[in-house]
Amino acid sequence: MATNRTFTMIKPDAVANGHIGNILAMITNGGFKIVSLKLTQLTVADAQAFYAVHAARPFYGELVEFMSRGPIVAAILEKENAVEDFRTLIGATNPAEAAEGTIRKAYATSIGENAVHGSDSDENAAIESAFHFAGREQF
Ligand code: IDP
Repeated sequence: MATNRTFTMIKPDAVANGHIGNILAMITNGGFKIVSLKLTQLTVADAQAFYAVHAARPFYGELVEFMSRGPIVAAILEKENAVEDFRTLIGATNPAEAAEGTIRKAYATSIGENAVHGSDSDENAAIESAFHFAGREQF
């Protein structure tokens, strides 16, 4: 079933580099409504759990270290066709391949430190939203 919500994180690189405001502006200018929002930090165990699907990948340790090293912004976004449209707005995983006008083209520095996360399916959007936000925090 298609939903109208997706989940995002502004990753530690983009928070540390001062891009929270500009990235939120790109998100809202892209037609997304912010329905949940917080500044938080993942523990190592949180990052391991969030990215458990990548546990067998060679970059997993690097990814967990990166994602837990500093604050992130977590958010739930609402828009028609949210998951697919948000993946378009963030651009390719590797910023060298990201299209002009995408968040990763503007703010990602490498394939690992790529500024933002976007859920890749409706099912994962729901799982990832519940990972970060209690029901009463989802407006
Ligand atoms: P996505 O975030 O565009 O969906 P995935 O393939 O699901 O990309 O990978 C999850 C995250 O893992 C990426 O956003 C990136 O931070 C990291 N990652 C992916 N591939 C590499 C790599 O080759 N080296 C280091 N980190 C990587």
